[in-house]
Amino acid sequence: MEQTQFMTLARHIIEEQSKYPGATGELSKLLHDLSLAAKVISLEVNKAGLADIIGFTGDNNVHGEQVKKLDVFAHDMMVRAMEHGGHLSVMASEEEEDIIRIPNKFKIGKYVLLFDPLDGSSNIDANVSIGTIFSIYRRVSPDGSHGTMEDCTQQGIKQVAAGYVIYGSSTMLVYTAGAGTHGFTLDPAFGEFILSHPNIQTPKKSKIYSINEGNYLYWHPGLKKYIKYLQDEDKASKRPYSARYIGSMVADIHRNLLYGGIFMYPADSRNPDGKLRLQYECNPMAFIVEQAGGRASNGKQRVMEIKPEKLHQRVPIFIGSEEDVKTVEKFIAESEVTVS
Ligand code: AHM
Ligand code: MG
Repeated sequence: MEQTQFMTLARHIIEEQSKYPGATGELSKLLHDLSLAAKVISLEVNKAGLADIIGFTGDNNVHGEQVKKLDVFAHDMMVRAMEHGGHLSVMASEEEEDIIRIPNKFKIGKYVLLFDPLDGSSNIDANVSIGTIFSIYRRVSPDGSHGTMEDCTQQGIKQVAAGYVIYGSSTMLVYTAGAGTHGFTLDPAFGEFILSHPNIQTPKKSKIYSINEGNYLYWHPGLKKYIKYLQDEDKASKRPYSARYIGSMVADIHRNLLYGGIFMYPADSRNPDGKLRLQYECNPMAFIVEQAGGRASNGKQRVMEIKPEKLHQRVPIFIGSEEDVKTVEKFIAESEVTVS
């Protein structure tokens, strides 16, 4: 086994960044600030089960302070941890309708941060894994001024880094800065993220599919055919596939990234744009999965090439093992020819 002990996230980021001529170290500092926010959110998530004992969320706690809902807490923590670093020009969060300006008292930087502070939050009370997703861009608005909506609606291919933190049986941070996808596990004793999954390579073909099959009735005919195909028997192509669906994107994609699999949140007749958000969920996951050798598409087009038209845009997504994503694209294209 490759020796990875004692490679902390902080050291890994600095070593990776030093390979880029002209790197100022700003991105390293920004990622370091993000990892601090992740540690605080992780602590809070781990005590979520105690909320009923120490006071319901929304109530006052024993100190007479208002106990925030966990997703609101995570949002506030991200903003507070990131606004004063001097690296950002603007932020946007799935939890806030408008872009988030950097207060005037702080230095304005050259990066843009988009995040989903706590994805899958409907799973919190059941003690199921949830996660934080982030995406970093270089600003396109002029330096020195406040960032703009244009900064927050860039194509995913412009991302300079992206990652997620999964609060599971242990807390992990997985990130890419365009040179592979790397996973770090939080050591609760040291409070450090330690490199545990260097250069993750996702299998090119899998045996697992992840989709909310309860929506079957509303699917595109091509998707119905594809799922039926996965359920048919064919030893050569390892069918039937197994289904695994947690309903927590970070957890579903994390498992598939490690073992191989295709995760889908398609458009359907009730939700013509799907459910998941392009900038906070789909683009960062697409960058991470592509850097691990996988593929991410909206069924017709590479997710990261879609030009966002608005901040909270939704898109259908098919993401994971390359061959599986290509196969579903084929089914969708073929059935479109038949329908028209
Ligand atoms: P959220 O941002 O409100 O938490 O919703 C996103 C979550 C994803 O984590 C998950 O993949 C999806 O919603 C599950 O949706 P559904 O319950 O429709 O299957
Ligand atoms: Mg979300």
